[in-house]
Amino acid sequence: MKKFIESASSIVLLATLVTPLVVAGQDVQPNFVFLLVDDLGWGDIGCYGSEFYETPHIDRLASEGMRFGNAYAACTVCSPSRAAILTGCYPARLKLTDWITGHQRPRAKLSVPNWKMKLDHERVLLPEALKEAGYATAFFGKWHLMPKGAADFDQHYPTSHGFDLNVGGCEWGQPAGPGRYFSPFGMPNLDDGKPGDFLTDKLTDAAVTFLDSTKRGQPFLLYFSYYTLHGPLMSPPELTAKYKQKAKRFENRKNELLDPKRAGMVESLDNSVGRVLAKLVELGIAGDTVVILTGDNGGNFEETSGGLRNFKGFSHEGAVREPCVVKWPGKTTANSKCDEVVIGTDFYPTLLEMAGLPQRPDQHQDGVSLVPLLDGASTELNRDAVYWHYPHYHRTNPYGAIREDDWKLIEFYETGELELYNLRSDPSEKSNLAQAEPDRAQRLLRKLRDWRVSVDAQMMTDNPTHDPDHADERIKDRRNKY
Ligand SMILES: [Ca+2]
Repeated sequence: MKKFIESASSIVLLATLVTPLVVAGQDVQPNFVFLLVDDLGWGDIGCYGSEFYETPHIDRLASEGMRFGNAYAACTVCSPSRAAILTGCYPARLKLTDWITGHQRPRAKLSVPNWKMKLDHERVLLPEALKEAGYATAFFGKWHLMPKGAADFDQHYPTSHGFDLNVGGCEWGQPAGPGRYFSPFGMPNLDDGKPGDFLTDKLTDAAVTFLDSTKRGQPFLLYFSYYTLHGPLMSPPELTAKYKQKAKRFENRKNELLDPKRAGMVESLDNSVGRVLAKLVELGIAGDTVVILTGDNGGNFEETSGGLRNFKGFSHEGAVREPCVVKWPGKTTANSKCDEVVIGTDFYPTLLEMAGLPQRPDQHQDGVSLVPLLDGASTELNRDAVYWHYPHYHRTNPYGAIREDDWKLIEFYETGELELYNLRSDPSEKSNLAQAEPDRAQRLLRKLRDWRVSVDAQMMTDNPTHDPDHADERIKDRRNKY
């Protein structure tokens, strides 16, 4: 990061030379590299405790920046969590509350509300706000925010939502081409490469090419949304072989998932991060570039949750607590850790503030800038709770949740059943205190319900075709949604 510009004359001089970079009286506007990993478990990264998986580049990034201990995804599944990052709004407020296209249980006790399968164009998304301010914006990887089958389907690619460039982004929630993670990818907006090419490497090639093409003097947002670690589990053969061998002699002290293919996927992710970071150094812009790495929801196995309870699609911590690493050169203290509760909606206002741009509270309605945490001005945010609303069936039954300080209350919509946990003393959510602390449970429940009203959350309704004997039957939800 360049030094603060102190004198008026130097502001004028520098503004003349590199106008787009400088907001008067502010630091140089940083570039942003936002690395969003799919289905990233709390236990998947070395610096978050994994002993089986190897992530030296991500660990080094963390050692140079700040590591969050209570960072959350805004939803237990993909699309809503991604929408929350891009809009700064809770999925409940967006009415985009399930993965696209979700599924239905026509005989379940409750009916799912008529939720949205797209982002509203009326909203100014994070990339649009940065683009308005002169940033170059590029998207790589998994998008999963398009209304399958709807008439306006093709108006919802990343390039219709603020990105100048889109490589690989489409309606897919996972690699769906003939070779899946291997060429031929059969993926819209990505060339097929040559036999043996691996998707993570291929997308990294494109991201590095984009970095090479960036112009000095114009800041950029590189939004790399990895398809990995979503299934199907596929890994470069040499990495699979490496972890097959490692698993044979591994003392599995933390009950990790010793799947050689998943471990290979994690290493290829880490190699990708390493290549992007090395390119920033090579181009001489590492000191002007903020790097953020986090995930969209938990891993797909309980053994990837690092001791937290459950995993993707559930209502407990393993589903939504995410690794989150932020390196803001010249601002974050190296190897620092922050345990304040943060959530996906916070990135939008954070990046605006880092860029010296005004906050847009009419847009990122549920986000709080993390800048005071990152630059060391404070250890606390001015916010008293975070919330989840999932009016859908998945591995979990439909639920809502609130976390206030160390306490988390979960309300299950079918039965009204409550679960109350103290996450400081009981991070694995083993001991439900709802009966032991009824006053606290009721107070948090009122607060959760008030919040739902405040964001106009769509609620479930009694299902007239409920059949207890067939309540778990599933069909894919292919309805068009507007
Ligand atoms: Ca996901």
